[in-house]
Amino acid sequence: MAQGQANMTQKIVILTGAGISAESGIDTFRSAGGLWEQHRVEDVATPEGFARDPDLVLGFYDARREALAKVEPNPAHHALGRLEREFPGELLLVTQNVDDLHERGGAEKVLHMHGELKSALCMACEMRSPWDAAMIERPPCPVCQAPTLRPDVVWFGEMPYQMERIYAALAECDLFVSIGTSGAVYPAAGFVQEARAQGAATLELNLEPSEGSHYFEESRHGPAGQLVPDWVAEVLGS
Ligand code: BJW
Repeated sequence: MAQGQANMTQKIVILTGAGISAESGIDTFRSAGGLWEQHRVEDVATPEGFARDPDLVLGFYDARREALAKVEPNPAHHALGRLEREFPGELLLVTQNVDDLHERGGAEKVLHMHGELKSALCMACEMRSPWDAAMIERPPCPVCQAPTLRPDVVWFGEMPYQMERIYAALAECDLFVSIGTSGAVYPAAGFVQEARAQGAATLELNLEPSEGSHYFEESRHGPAGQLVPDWVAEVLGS
């Protein structure tokens, strides 16, 4: 994206994926050695897998929630926190990630479309509650007291959060930026085509070309910890 074009941008939608947290030490899903090589997707990321073996699924998410305490946001998270504070136009930061590294990197208005590790969803009363403990022992729901909590994450076959708001922002944005996502999972993988159809410029920042690279007008390849701070400096003109 040319410097002049960056300065004219008024409305930006950013989509992030597991790649932005990789340099913080959180495993991605589809890379060699990633989460889907360690676990079968059908077992740990579907409602059917949870119904079959809840202990396996609760243990999987308990371990990932616990691991969050040992990692820190990296320069890419901090750069997006800076962008949120300093960009004079409208910014919607949508993440597929369930970690809290964007928030800890200074971004306050993050839309977690696939839910959050630090949130619990009650299957009885359907309330979402902030949550920072293990679920394996079936603690009671803070709202209705039923022992029916599950991780507040979006599994395959479930509807991601706040889709209406995301599509409304995509329809209005003049720049869509995708960071650290493989483009393998819908509906997020379709956002680039949605934004392009509305006339937005599109930019991919990823370690390597993703499955959907050819949909982007511009792709930059390398680690998010370098690419994102550079791009943010461009947008902010510094
Ligand atoms: C770096 C880097 C560095 C590394 N710097 N980069 C057939 C066709 C189309 C769709 C479907 C279909 N059959 C079924 C579907 C729908 C299904 C789907 O997409 N399936 C596909 C497998 C085909 N989708 C769903 O079911 C979704 N719901 C749905 O569609 O509802 C209906 C609906 C209809 C219409 C509108 C709206 C809704 C739900 C999907 C839920 C996904 N859930 C998970 C688990 C969440 C909880 C958890 O974390 O455990 O979400 S799966 C997993 O994948 C997780 C992620 O958010 C998601 C995306 O992964 P991500 O972030 O892209 O990670 P990776 O590992 O794939 O990629 C990392 C990238 O980073 C790589 O490119 C690296 O190169 C790069 N990278 N290091 C920069 N340092």
